[in-house]
Amino acid sequence: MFNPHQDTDPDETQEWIESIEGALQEHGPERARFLLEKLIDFAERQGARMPFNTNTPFINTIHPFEQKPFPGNRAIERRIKSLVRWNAMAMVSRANKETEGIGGHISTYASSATLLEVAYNHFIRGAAHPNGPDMVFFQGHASPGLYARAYLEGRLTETHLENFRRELSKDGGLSSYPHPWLMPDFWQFPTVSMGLTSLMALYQARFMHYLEDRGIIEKSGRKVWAFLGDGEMDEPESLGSITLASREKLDNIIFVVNCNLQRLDGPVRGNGKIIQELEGAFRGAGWNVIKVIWGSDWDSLFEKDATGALAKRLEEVVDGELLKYVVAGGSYLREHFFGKYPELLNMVKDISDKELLRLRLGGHDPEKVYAAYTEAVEYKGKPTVVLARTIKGYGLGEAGEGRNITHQQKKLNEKELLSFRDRFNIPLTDSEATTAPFYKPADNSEETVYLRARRKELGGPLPFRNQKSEKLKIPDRSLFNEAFAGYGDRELSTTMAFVRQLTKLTKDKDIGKYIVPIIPDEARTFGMEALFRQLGIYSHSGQLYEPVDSEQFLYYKEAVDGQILEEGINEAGAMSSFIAAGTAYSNYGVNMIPFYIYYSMFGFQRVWDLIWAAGDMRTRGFLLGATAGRTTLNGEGLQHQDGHSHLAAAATPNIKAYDLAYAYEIAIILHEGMKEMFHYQKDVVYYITLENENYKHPEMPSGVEKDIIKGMYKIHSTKNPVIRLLGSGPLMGETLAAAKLLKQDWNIEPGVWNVTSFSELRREAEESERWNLIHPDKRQKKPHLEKSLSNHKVPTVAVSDYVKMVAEQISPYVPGDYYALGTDGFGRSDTRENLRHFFEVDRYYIVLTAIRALANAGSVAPALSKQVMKKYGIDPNKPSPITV
Ligand SMILES: Cc1ncc(C[n+]2csc(CCOP(=O)(O)OP(=O)(O)O)c2C)c(N)n1
Ligand SMILES: [Mg+2]
Repeated sequence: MFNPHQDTDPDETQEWIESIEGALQEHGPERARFLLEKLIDFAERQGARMPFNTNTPFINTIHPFEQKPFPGNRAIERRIKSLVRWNAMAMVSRANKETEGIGGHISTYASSATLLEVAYNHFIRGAAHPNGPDMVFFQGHASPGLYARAYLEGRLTETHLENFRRELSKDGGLSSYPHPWLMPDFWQFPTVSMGLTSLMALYQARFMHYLEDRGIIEKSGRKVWAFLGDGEMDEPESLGSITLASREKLDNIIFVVNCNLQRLDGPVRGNGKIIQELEGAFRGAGWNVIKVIWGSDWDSLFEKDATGALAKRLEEVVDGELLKYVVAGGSYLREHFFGKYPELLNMVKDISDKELLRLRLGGHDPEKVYAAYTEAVEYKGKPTVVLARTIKGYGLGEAGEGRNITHQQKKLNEKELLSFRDRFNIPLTDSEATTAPFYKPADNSEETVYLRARRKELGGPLPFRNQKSEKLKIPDRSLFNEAFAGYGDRELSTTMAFVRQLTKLTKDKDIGKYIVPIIPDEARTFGMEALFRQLGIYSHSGQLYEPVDSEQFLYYKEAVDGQILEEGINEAGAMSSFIAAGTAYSNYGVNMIPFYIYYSMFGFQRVWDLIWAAGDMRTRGFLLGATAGRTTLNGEGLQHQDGHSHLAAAATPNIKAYDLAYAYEIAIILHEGMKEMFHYQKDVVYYITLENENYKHPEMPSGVEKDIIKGMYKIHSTKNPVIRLLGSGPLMGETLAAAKLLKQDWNIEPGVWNVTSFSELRREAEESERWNLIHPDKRQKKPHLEKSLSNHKVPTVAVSDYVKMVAEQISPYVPGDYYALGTDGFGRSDTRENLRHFFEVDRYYIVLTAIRALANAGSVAPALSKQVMKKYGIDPNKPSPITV
């Protein structure tokens, strides 16, 4: 059988190798590559099937002869790095000695120190850089190293470091990980929910192109750096959008993957090679991949590798073995790695065991890292990933270097502290070192002067988050007069009503161009396709084809300066675009107004983690959950019908969530949101659910604007109410119908309210309650909820198209008995009428609940319920929607 690896004619093989060698020597690698590609191309055309291979050998991508020389002062930079290492370790170790279990990480920064220091000293631009700052996503649990450096730079004090992970201490502390919410002038991007970094960074880079292509910012050569862990790359989101970067030619993104081959529990790929696997994935996705595996110490070994035995051996070993070499010592390495082939043993015969173990790896060698970053920042037309081999817990020795426990190593004992001190030459005596003091060289020391000068030249300190931006001039409410007037007999959905108002906003002369409509392949579902033509769909390469609907007025128009971000079926990507647009105020000083409209069920349920990160990042914008409502979206069934996103929204601290019934409510909330976020610059997100049921939209009653914003307003009042009905969103119609039935069939006239936001009502009530609790001697506050309902202790029945807990949120604050109807259970496909009956939220169930409430209150006879059921055909044997 044909064996592709068997050499049937070694002499002929040698001739070919010599030819290529000649080409390499005479004309260089470019020519050699050209010739090889030509040969492969020729062979393929003649029918020779070439194996597909996205991998290169397990060696550095950049050869020593093409390496850009290192311009820094190696000795000083090493001393600075050692001090950062020491302080980072001391910070975590001391915190854990003082407060057992407070946590923190030593070993991750220990592995990434060189990767970060080279970037700090030579590459990453700060806020004051004349061409604008870079954006940096740091590996979240490397935060101790970043704090330690900020301490050396004089940005943080010893007290800050002492209070690492003690944010509530009165002198101020440091957050565990990068959280802009907690340290808004320091951290830019939250990175600890693994997988989100890659996505968010890619979409930040893409959004930079968007702003440039639309002429909103100048082209400036800014970069987005994302430092990632190799274990983290297993998150599907990490690799999920990498083709976006090559497709969009994002040469403004640089990924640096810290390949220490370990994650929390053990090896990332014990039985394989994570670096090779990632290389394959990224090259296959069209990235420029730079492997930095071996340090300069290995260069001479590769030079001596005339037979290719070293390269062969490197291909053979799996990561599990490579890790064993780190831990088991030099003689083990000699025996098990080099010992496999005599020529390899011979190669290292003059190197001692100790030196063998110290053969530095690529990610710990500033010269190799510098060369890689230089190529990365200069590379044009493609994104770059640097895959850097490091050792987890580097320098910790027996305290955890390369050990499987290293991720969880939180403190060092006295002996370990002393050996760490020796390893990195920290100028501390034994008795000093054993207390792990923070060490900061004098202001005029060589180290301090150097590191400050480097950062000054690059534009200032890192990390840094800008909090300043220009506020926008929000148009007057009259822009929405159409919605305030109502639509008469015309029936339309809230989605349509929203799209009409969005269209008006995009035409506004002051803010129109800052609006960023974001949509994951659902524009036609929501009736937004007219915007394609009006605003254009953003495409970095324009439109290279004639669209199939080019004859039509509303054709599918892609354009370099298109305004819409049409993200395809990619809610996570669309959400990342929302984050990029909604943080433009900080990253570019420009308030962009994102409107991310999506299929409600695929919002919170699918990307809540990103929404949470958006909250942490102080993102501003509108999330619009369209086709929402468990019974309002009817035909689509169980996996489509959202009846619970309002619970998630209520639990996200800076989200203001609204479930709206009428066009004028949408107008009021949009206007309020724009003012709050883009004029007053508050870091909140507005979440609005929209539906696809067509019905009439009345004129706005007078004087309800403020109440709509606060969460409820009165629709119908009676003199002596015996019961109240609260309707919400799409079930307002059923609520009004129930009120009619109560009057007409049972002679009971309820007061009726429209709840626009249960969560806003609850928040305000909770805040008032809290204030009253701690101010017992002051005049007690009354929340809006109580004010609008008055104090009558009559029963209240509330209904929404969401699970009962959404309406139940306000139960503790409603005077009198409270009954909530909702749509708990799995959805299914049927007519709206049948679904509402099935979920027991239709007009008849509202009436039945109201009668029951009155019976419980002693106002009507309990037997009346039976009559109600009979009259409306409510079957007592109907199964419960929660259990079927
Ligand atoms: C989504 C998610 N799952 C789990 C964790 C917990 N966690 C934090 S660090 C870590 C290991 C990280 O390994 P790696 O990415 O290789 O980084 P390293 O520390 O090795 O540089 C884990 C599992 C997390 N932060 N996020
Ligand atoms: Mg790792």
